[in-house]
Amino acid sequence: MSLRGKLPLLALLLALVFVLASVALGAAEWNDGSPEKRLRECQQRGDRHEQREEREDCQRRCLEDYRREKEERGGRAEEITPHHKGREEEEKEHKEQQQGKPYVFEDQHFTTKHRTEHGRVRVLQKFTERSEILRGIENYRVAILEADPQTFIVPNHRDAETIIFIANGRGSVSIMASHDKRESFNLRLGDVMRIPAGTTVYLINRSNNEKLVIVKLLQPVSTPGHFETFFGPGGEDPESYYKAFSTELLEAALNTRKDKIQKIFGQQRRGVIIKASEEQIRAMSQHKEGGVWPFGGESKGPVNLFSKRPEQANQYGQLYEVDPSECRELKELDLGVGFANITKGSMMGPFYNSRATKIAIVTNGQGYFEMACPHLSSSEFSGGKGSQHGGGGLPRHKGKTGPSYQKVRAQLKQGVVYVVPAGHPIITVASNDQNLEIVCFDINAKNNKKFFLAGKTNIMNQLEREAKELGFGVPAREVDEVFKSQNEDLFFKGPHQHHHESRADA
Ligand SMILES: *[C@@H]1O[C@H](CO)[C@@H](O)[C@H](O)[C@H]1NC(C)=O
Ligand SMILES: CC(=O)N[C@H]1CO[C@H](CO)[C@@H](O)[C@@H]1O
Ligand SMILES: [Cu+2]
Repeated sequence: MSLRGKLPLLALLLALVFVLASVALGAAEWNDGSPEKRLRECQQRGDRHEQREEREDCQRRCLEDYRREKEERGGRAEEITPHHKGREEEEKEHKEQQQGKPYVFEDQHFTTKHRTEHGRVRVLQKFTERSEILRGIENYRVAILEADPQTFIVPNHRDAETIIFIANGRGSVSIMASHDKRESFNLRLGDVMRIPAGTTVYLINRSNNEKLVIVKLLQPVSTPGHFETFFGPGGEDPESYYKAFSTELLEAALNTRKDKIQKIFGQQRRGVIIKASEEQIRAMSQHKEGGVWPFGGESKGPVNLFSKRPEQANQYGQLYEVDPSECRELKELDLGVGFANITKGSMMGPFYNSRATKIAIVTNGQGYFEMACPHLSSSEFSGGKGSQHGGGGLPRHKGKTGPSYQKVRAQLKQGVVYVVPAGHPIITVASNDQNLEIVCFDINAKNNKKFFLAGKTNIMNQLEREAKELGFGVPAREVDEVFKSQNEDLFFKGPHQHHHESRADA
């Protein structure tokens, strides 16, 4: 049999192994697998008409990944060409990429900052690189660390405040809290922890089979919107900052001979994320677990979002939150952290945040969101293009005097990052086959309030009768009929499936 003939069989086998392995590990994987595997998975996607665009988009991205990663590893990517695309198709694709702009970020908006065979750290582009609309969060950056089981992340410090959220797996973090104190904590799913700027920290994974995934929000303290990582231990790769100094200065400072100094800074070439032995991992894993609710106290360790009663919960979803009033570490940074678990087939919102701008990262599942944005249709930001909204909404009236709202809509899947500015109403919908799980960092969280626009406690119900009649121009009874029909809050049964919605459920 030719190689070509064997490929489908091989692919099938690999797919089977993959499925079995996933079941065995019981673990959701995070963008896992080699570029080859991802490419194969793309190519195997079904042939249903409505999935075609998605599949092609996926294939194209996987191909790019494949080529890039192959080159990074020093290999040559074999030529794999997707089927030839017509001009129309390409234009359509381009339009799709613009979907959700400037609020939505996908794989291609990340840069891989560190990579070894055992993991990688990816950093999202600066928000203002995308659009001036995001100027308010210019000084925040998002990074995602993924490390294989049994790995060690070399000690480093950063010129940025960092909040970490454990999205998958189990880790252990050690921080040099001061010159005479090292604190170590075990980390598990749902833990939130602050790593103060300039603090030297190292990490290990301590799960047997799961990838460690850490989502980070960074707030640079030196150059706005820009941070650097400094490695002390290291050598060739990562390069140690000691190596920037002249040998005679180090000889004098360390009171040690040159050859010894050169030896210790000449060995490490394995990169930032490296394999450790089982004994090494075990020795570094004997730490206390993070704090449980109620938080506070003097501990600088992690707090676990899930150890607290959810802020909102019903059969359609749960929202867990830690706000600045509950945690000193977050208060100092004026940040909140939340986690929404939207049940499959359900939705969250509409609601808006009074002061906080949300940076959300999808950690699991699929779905989509819609958000009302007045900026995109205002001449200040769009060069006077005027409103241009997608169909399917409520009918609109020409010649109005107020703002016009653009519907920002985008598909969500694991790894997508999106920004919800303060005051912007949003609805998030989970697909019909998986819960949609989202971690959120709230900037300006102090005194932030969530205002519900539907549900039992929605703010329209608080309007006076006259205000309802004047505001809507219909009898108050009709307004009440609309706003008093929903008995849940925040999480609701999702929309009936029809036409374009069906893609989110594919
Ligand atoms: C989300 O909810 C589902 C049940 O609806 C649960 O199985 C899952 O563990 C939850 N996710 C997290 C991260 O808690
Ligand atoms: C994957 C992995 O997790 N590797 C190690 C992580 O730490 C635990 C222990 O503590 C080890 O048993 C794992 O082998
Ligand atoms: Cu806007």
